[in-house]
Amino acid sequence: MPYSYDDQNIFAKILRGEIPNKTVLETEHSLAFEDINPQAPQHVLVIPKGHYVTYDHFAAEATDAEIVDYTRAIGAVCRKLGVTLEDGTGYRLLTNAGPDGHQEVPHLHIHVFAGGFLGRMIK
Ligand code: DGP
Repeated sequence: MPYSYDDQNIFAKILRGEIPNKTVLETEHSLAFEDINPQAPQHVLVIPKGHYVTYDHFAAEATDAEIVDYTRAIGAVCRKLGVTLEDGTGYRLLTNAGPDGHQEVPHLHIHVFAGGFLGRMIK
């Protein structure tokens, strides 16, 4: 890969089972778990199991199978949380990348915020 991936980052440790997590959903290529510092009543992180730092890395280099799995896993999390339009509620997805995006953990993660009116909050 043309970028470096720090396999000591906290989500790599979660994927290896070295740190516990509250799993919401697991698929072949993706893991979703509760954020340790929730910024909304429901706050879940969805990560690919592959070693991608940002969304653009993932979009460029992941296999089609990984992309389909990850995309569907995020939707499945929303349904599992009961926050879809059909549930009469809703959610917000967000990913931070790099220093300007204030990315704290260098492993791609998409935040799922839900559980109440989110207003203009971005994170
Ligand atoms: P970001 O700023 O987008 O990189 O968000 C990183 C998120 O990761 C932040 O909302 C808190 C969460 N987080 C950090 N360490 C842990 C951890 O050990 N376990 C869990 N579940 N979440 C963590």
